[in-house]
Amino acid sequence: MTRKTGQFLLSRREFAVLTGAAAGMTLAPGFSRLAFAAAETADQIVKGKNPAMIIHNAKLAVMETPLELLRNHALTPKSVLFNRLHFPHEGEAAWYATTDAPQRDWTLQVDGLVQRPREVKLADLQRMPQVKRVSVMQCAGNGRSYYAAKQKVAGGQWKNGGMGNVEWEGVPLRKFLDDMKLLPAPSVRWLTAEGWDQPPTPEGSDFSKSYDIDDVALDHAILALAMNGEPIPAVHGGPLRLIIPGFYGNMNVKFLTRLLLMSEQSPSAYQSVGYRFPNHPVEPGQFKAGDYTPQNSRPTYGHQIKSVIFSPLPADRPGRGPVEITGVAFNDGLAPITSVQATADGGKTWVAAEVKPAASPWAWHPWSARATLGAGENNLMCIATDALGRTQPTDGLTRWNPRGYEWNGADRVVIAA
Ligand SMILES: Nc1nc2c(c(=O)[nH]1)N[C@H]1C(S)=C(S)[C@@H](COP(=O)(O)O)O[C@H]1N2
Ligand SMILES: [Mo]
Repeated sequence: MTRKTGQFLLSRREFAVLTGAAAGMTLAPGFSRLAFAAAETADQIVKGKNPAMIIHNAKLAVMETPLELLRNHALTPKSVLFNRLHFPHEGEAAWYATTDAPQRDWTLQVDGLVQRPREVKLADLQRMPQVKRVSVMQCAGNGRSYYAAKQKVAGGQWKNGGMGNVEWEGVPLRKFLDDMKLLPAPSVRWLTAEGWDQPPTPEGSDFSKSYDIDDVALDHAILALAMNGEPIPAVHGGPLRLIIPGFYGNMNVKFLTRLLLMSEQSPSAYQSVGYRFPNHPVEPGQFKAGDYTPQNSRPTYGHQIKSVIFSPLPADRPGRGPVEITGVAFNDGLAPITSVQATADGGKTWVAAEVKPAASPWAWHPWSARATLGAGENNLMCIATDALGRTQPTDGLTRWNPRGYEWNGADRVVIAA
């Protein structure tokens, strides 16, 4: 008991030093760094990140934003924006620092089934007219941990902080493709975006994603060079990132190096089997993570409509009496959000929240609703609806899926008053 308490009293840094030292004695050289990394705080993994970020995977710099930090900003600053990378990057940590954009001679290759393939320099892109898009960036796995109430799903156990409201600026994609005069073949059906990052072994897939060339979402897509008014930090995909407003995080390819116009989708595992959602409801055990095919599933493209409670949170310890419930709501931007309903009594009585304007169709709307907290447990919930009648399931577990994507069940916060 005393020993356990003693361990808890160690700072994370001291704990890291201890585990690093211990690993150094028992493991081969080189492994000690990994063991060391396991106990690092966000700012030690990525320069400039808030040390209070929740670490899901230190080696891949996967980290989520506590809602206490997320709710303080209309636009999510780089210091608290969640992060997700797929490939370990030994020796590249400095490159991923949030404060520095990489100083390399970046080239975007544009090719595929085109008569005139191109190579475009970053400097050329910088000279082209730019547009701004505020858009929610959200990992498709955001909220994955809540599926555990049915059956736990492998992967980062994200709560609600795998998202942020971000301003991107860059070159409109469709205009860029037109201006390039690529002369694509009539058989072109898919646009594929490839990132610079590489899997650690040759058997691994590169990170690349494909989009239906006619998808209206591409009408608003940009080749982004700036995030929140400055060059995109390396860790968030700088110096060049494809931003498709309203699409889940994985569709927004970081470190963009290539655009391909093809008749088929990318064979990358991140397109063909990963980041997909089953076409029909599935039960645990009946459909497994290895069962995805292009026929029985679709990629996680646009955000499912979603709302999240930012306040009060249990740590705010609001007392009994009147309370203002606040939060955010967003969807894929294809239709306006028309209402957010909130309750403080587990759904017996609902109140219509005041939904404030969003910075763009793809940004989140702040909302607030008045309710009263009683003695004991108060079950807060919220549900958003849009002009297409799309709404959130009261029970998000009905959308359980083996990879735990697209959680959008009614958000729930329990407050003891
Ligand atoms: N090249 C590349 N792009 C990528 C990824 C990646 O690992 N490599 N991860 C994707 C995933 S799954 C998400 S959720 C977002 C995360 O963006 P962020 O780290 O800027 O928040 O980037 C996406 N784009
Ligand atoms: Mo993600």
